[in-house]
Amino acid sequence: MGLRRALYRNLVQLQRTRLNSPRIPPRHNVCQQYERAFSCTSRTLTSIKVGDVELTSERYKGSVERGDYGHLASADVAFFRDLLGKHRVVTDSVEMETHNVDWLKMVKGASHILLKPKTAEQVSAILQYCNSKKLAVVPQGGNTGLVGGSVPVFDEIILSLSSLDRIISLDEWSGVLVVEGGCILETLNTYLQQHDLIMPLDLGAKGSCQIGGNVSTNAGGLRLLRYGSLHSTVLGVEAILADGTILDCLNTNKKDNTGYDLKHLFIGSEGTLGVVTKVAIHCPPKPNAVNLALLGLEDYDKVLKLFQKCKADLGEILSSCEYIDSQSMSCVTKNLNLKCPIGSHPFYMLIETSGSNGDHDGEKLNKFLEDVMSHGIVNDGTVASDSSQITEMWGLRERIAESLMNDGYVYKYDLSIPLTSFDTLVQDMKDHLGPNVVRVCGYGHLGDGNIHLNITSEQYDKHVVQQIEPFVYEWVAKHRGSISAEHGLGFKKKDYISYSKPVAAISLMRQMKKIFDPNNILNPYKVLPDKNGEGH
Ligand code: FAD
Ligand code: 2HG
Ligand code: ZN
Repeated sequence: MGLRRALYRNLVQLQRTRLNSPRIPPRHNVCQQYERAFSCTSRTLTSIKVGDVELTSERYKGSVERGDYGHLASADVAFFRDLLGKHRVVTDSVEMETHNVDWLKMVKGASHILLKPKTAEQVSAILQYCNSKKLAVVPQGGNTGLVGGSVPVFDEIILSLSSLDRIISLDEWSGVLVVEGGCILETLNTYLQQHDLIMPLDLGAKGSCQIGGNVSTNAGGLRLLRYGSLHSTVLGVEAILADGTILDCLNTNKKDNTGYDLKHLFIGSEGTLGVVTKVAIHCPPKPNAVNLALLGLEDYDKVLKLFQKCKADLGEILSSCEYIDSQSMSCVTKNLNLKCPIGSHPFYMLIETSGSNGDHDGEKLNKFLEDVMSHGIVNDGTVASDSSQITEMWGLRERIAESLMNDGYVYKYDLSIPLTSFDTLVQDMKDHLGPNVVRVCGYGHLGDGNIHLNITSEQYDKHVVQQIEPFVYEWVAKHRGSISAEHGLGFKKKDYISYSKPVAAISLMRQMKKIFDPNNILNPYKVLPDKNGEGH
């Protein structure tokens, strides 16, 4: 008891303490942690201006051609104004600009119109009309996607889901939440906390991304280790098909084996099979106790040992296990002027526990930390002691994506590869590229076998792309990994699908697309390669 009190005093005095001696991890209320607000699109990125972004149709000239679609006419605009009211039909080029460009400022379309329906029936009427006129449409949620899926490639109509933002129902007994597709993830989480529940997913873009966008990309994020993917937590969806059909698969039962489970087709199909207007999702209870440790490690072997050990020792209270290499850490600290609370190390791990009993979890984490220190796996680290420290510490991980953009141009690779290969891939890529780039770094969801390999250069350089690709895809295919673990294929990765999927699977996908969207009006140029793209 004496030791415990002394340690708490130290924590108060020092704000944060190094783990160079065994200590009892501090405890705090989980709701404080999940109240951290980070709206990724509210941050302005200094390096690239929207106007400077090259049009996708120019940058990728030769590899993508406009389909045989109708061109927007004044009669179409009049139809949409009549349907939605004039304030929900945006044609002003300044307002359109941010919707034509993605968050990364890498792809840019030239749409002339943005529609903001308020109801599923309006979405249905829009699609029915567009289908009859063969007008192409791109569904857009929070526009935080990282593969160029959420913006037009040419002049597709942008269908914003932002106004479908109603919370429809919450069954507090079962934890099933039913909401409209445009609800912002963080808003839902804040709402649920008032009912002692949380969303089963969490990601750095939470302040801007929408649940419909999350479902359509099958977003992974920081809690997947604990709560599984959206294929397990989403119970039902309402989706509008390309011809305007309202498909009500809004099941709210945990079990439902009546025929083919069609909702799964909308999870991860990136707006190419239907527009998600409602989602039913199973939400876990809000944990009573959360701890977050940031640990420094000297070699990759120790990273693997630490992961094994935290799975074994922390078991059911382990809720997140994230990996940061030294280049990623120096990027987020230097480019965003953040402070890392521990010394410099080749590798870092963020380990979060969430549970129902603070004493139990604190003791468990404390024992685990003592153990990994006495085995020489870890010799430096800190445990956050209050909500602001926790927010800051998560910021070191969540804001890496943002910090990379300050280097100039970012080449992103979101890969599933064997755990043993995370650092080998980064080193191989470094050797392969030599001094032609600013940075090669790796970070991500170690607990899920998902690394984010990022390479930066001062500006977009086609020669750098040619050096990276197909090298990286061949590397991943050789290890039977996935060339897109959680971000999807969108526009930027579609031509590489065959590195992760066989010809027969791609052919079935094409047939499915034909059934759902025979005129190919829904998010064309995305997910599936254009012509004979099965081989590479
Ligand atoms: P958008 O970007 O608007 O759209 C993404 C795709 O879904 C597009 O193809 C679009 O056409 C389609 N779409 C959107 N809404 C609908 C709808 N209602 N119906 C049909 N199709 C629709 N992703 C992860 O998986 N894990 C992470 O940890 C993660 N962290 C991120 C951190 C940052 C800082 C940023 C910027 C992004 C991150 N992402 C992450 C990527 C992105 O946030 C997710 O893909 C998110 O799910 C996209 O949601 P959105 O509402 O912004 O969708
Ligand atoms: C994350 O986990 C996101 O932070 C972004 O998925 C990954 O920037 C990336 O490559
Ligand atoms: Zn991620």
